[in-house]
Amino acid sequence: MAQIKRILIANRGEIALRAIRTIKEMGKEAVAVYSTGDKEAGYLRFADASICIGSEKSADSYLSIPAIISAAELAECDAIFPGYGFLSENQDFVEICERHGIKFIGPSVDVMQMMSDKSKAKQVMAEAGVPTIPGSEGAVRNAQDARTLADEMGYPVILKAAAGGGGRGMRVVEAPERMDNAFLACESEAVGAFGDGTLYMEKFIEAPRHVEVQVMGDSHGHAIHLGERDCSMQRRHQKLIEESPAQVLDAARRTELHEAAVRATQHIGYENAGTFEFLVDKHNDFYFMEMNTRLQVEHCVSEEVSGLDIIEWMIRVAEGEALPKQEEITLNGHAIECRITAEDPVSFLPSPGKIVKWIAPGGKDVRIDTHAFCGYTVPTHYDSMVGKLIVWAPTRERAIAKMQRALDEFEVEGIRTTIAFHRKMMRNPDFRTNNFDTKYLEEYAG
Ligand code: MV4
Repeated sequence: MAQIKRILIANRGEIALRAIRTIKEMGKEAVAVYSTGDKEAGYLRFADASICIGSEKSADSYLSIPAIISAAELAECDAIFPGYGFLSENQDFVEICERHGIKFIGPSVDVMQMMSDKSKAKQVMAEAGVPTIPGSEGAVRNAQDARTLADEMGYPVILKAAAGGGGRGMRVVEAPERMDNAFLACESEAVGAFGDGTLYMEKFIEAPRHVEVQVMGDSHGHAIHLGERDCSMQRRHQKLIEESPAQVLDAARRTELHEAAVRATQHIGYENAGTFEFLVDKHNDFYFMEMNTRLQVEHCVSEEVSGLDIIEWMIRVAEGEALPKQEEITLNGHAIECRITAEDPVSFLPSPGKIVKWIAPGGKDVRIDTHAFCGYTVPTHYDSMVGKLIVWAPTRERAIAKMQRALDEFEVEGIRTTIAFHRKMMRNPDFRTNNFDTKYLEEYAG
């Protein structure tokens, strides 16, 4: 693939601005698209061109393949940057881009398809020598088979939709007499949500940590990792705080994890940026859970510890360039990201509206990725994230102190935000001593 000249950004919000910045720094042109609901987005004026692609309903704009392809053709873009969410993991979209001679800045349709079937993905990872959670080999056909297997494995077990992911379409089964109901409920939920009722089963791991590895592969068959992220501070499968490195892991275990992820990347011939998600149990054993074949919201903490611009490398890889060698990458210090959403900091109910005061923090190693500003109205139609506050420091303790200081400077009025939640969390003894798991916020009363 030749040099990319002009890139259409098939996304909105902070990630659209994040992409525009890198594209411009690389001397390339950025074409933004927007829905009528986003016409007052400030970042549109930083793009070389911006095109309205439809109504505020995502299905008519950011999820409309014809609208986005037409915009790319109209603006004569040679590549599309998908970001996260929307069409970023849509296999039809990738195929249509290629058919129109537009480079999709991401992995191939084949690996995307392989990883979208979570049961298949697990089998492929086991082949690559990556630890997987004990359970069914592939799909379980019916409740009887599930029951027989679970009786052998011991309870609790978890049923998961093969077409699910990110916490959708799962059922924990505590005892044999619950299997029939759980299986049928999970299956019909999966049919309803994904049009595919295929289920697989695993031993249920109680109170795990969520640790994921950022990987990149290039078109020369070379794969690297940019360290891992601990994303255990979640609520209803929404991540709130992410950090790198994951301090639950000792040096030896961390090396094993990185090596497993790179082996997996190489094994599937993965090109571009991706993430392997793992569960870490009480013994600090890690197990592959699923792969995300896109850039993630929390990529910034990996950028801060590695010094690499991941979007820059996504574009370079798409141009056929070789990635740096693993030995050339050093992971330094500790980075933390707090997701700032337009939500009530206690109930987490959405709080869209007009921002009438926005004083953002600054200082050394404080980064804010946001499209928000004073006077901006947070629309109701989209994700409630208004920005991410990221800090870097030599140690976790100092990163927490820096985050606390930065959050204390942050003043937003007109909408409610989760800033107050994060302020509290930075002072929380369990957070400070790293004593929490993915269940923490379900039991935490504030
Ligand atoms: C699990 C699990 C325990 N045991 N699988 C949730 C997201 C989806 N990717 C898989 N998830 C889980 N799978 C086994 N065998 C617990 C979860 C889980 C979870 C995982 C990561 C972060 C937060 C979570 C919250 C609830 C459940």
